[in-house]
Amino acid sequence: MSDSIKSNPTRKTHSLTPENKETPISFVQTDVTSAKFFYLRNHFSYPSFTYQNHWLSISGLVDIPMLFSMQDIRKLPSKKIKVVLECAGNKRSLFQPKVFGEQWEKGGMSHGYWKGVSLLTLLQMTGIKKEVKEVIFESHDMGTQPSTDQPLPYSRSLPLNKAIHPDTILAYEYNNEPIPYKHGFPLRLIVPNWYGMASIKWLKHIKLADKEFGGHFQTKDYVFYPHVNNDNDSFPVTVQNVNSSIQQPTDLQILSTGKIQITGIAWTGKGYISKVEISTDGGITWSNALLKKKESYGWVSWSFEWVVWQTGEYTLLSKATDSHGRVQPESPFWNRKGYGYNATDRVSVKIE
Ligand SMILES: Nc1nc2c(c(=O)[nH]1)N[C@H]1C(S)=C(S)[C@@H](COP(=O)(O)O)O[C@H]1N2
Ligand SMILES: [Mo]
Repeated sequence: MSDSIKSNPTRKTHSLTPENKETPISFVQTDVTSAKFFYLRNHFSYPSFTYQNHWLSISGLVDIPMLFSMQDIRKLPSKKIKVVLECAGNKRSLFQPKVFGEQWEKGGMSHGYWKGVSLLTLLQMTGIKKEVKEVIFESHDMGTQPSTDQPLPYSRSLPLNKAIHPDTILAYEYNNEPIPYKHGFPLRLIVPNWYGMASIKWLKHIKLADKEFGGHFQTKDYVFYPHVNNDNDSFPVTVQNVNSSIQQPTDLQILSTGKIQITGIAWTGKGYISKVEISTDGGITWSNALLKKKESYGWVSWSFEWVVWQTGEYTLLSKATDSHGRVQPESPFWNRKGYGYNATDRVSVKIE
């Protein structure tokens, strides 16, 4: 195909205001997701604020409340980490029975390099009082939710131990460029291993507290509700489940006999991916896929060469295991808000 008529993938739109679009996950060929394909997950319309004088404040149970300019932050020691950001609602559309909410397919996730300063570095400057249990983050975007009548900013907390992990960073670059506006310019929190809701964009204010934060996005949303009609047995959404996705072939694709490359990605919120197994017979037999390289906070690409001479319909499955021995289940853990889908990935193909 001539380059001048090359076609490019696009993000799939779920809503425009707020803007929610997913990464064309089957067609991103690079390991790192370019900003133009990065999924967009917003609860509200985009905030408007002047970033020329953007300040980050840190207050609450600290020794010295402080204000940081972007210049202050950029002068501090930085680190760059490769992270898979995955929305807790990724693959929600696959739940049976169906659940309400953005019907994410497999592209509610992206992968790339975030650069910034450890939150710990700033907290060492302000001091952390010994009663502190949680660190609360507040952003510039705001709006109302069913349970709130006043507009409230998007706000969440982290337990102190996660907040002071050296890889919990305040990022100002994505893939060596300033963070794009829609992804949280000029400053966003990046919380590796946790679902995306924790990685707060357009960060404005940080507060240290001795109590559990009760905000909407902490105690109502981003909670697993296992039952249809009551809130019993609920627990918060935090660490990513072990997971994998088949990128190629795509579901219901028609293929010819011969050698077929099955390719995909696998990721986990605990340790690293130790194994990805593929089944081409609907889960009766499994073989190991070839992993590209070991990744901790990133996704690992994998491939499997399938040789098939018999025409017919086949169900292809992928199943990842992580270094903590967590394995993708055959069926997902159904919950009312549709979070954390991680059943073995499944694609049907027809060989002609
Ligand atoms: N301020 C703010 N931060 C936010 C959100 C938001 O709506 N507002 N959405 C969260 C959710 S649910 C996800 S999955 C990620 C999405 O980040 P992205 O839009 O850069 O892909 O941002 C998180 N941080
Ligand atoms: Mo999300």
